Amino acid sequence: MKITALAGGVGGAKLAHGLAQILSSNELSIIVNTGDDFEHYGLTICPDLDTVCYTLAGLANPETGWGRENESWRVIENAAKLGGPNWFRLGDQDIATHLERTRRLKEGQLLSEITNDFCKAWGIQHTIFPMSDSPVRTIVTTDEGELAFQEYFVHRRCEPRVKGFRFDKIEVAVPALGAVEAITSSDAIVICPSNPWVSVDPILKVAGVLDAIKNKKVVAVSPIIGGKTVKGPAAKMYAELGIEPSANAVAKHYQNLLSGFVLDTIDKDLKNNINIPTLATNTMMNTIAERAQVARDVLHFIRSL
Ligand code: FO1
Repeated sequence: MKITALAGGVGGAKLAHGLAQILSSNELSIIVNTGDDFEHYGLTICPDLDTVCYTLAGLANPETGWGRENESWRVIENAAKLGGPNWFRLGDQDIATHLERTRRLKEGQLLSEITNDFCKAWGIQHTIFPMSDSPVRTIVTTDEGELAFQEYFVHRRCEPRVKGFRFDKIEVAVPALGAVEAITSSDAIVICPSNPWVSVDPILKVAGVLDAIKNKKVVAVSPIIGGKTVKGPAAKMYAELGIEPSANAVAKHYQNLLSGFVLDTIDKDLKNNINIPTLATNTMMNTIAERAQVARDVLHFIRSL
């Protein structure tokens, strides 16, 4: 069965990793959000893309989920001693990724080709696409005005009250070369457990993506478990947007797209409120084996639809 997975950061990367343990490189492609990319120290940082790549390569930091394992912080600490910003923790090994990516982007190479080459260098067999080769930037509208996503999320720790999001330059963004073809040739689309409003919506808003997935089987996995997000301060964001933080709200958000929905066993009672086929399973994915198990459950569920 051929699958295209749509993924944001840490939660999305875990399920993508699970799927990659089961499906061959011909059977799985992953399209990743680039709305939370930004420029920092003159470097182009692609947090979600790197999180997915490092996770599939087995290089991710197991504590944070983002960045590299066995990381050192000499560059950022020395930059901070000189007065540079250190609110966004760039590790020494991670910086190498940003340096080389930025060098190649400045030469005019596409983010998708650079990512493809990096994946090969890291021994990743599956194709990982950035959602677009042109920059899209998630902007958070807050009570303090507009803030770039990482400024709001990491620097300000989601403190300003959020009113909404916009995705700058999404109207002119074309999908990365091969991404729509991956969707078209897939039997089903898996929306990984990433934030629907900030991490998945930008992917769906890139021209051609929604049209390509419309007639496919689409299954989403809830990133909200027991009313809480597994990671990060997103619960506050949901409350301010007037969204009840529940698997229900996620199912409702995607309702016109979905053929099926997956939520955690803890939320199994919510199944009755969701009017599409729904699977309840353990979706925490604390271990590598659990990631594969959730992927197996999702694939089995898709076959049953
Ligand atoms: N998240 C943080 O909360 N603090 C950081 O200092 C931080 C650094 C960082 C460096 C590289 C990278 O790829 C990701 C990093 N993240 C950090 C995660 C990231 O900002 C967010 O989790 C995602 O953008 C949301 O999906």
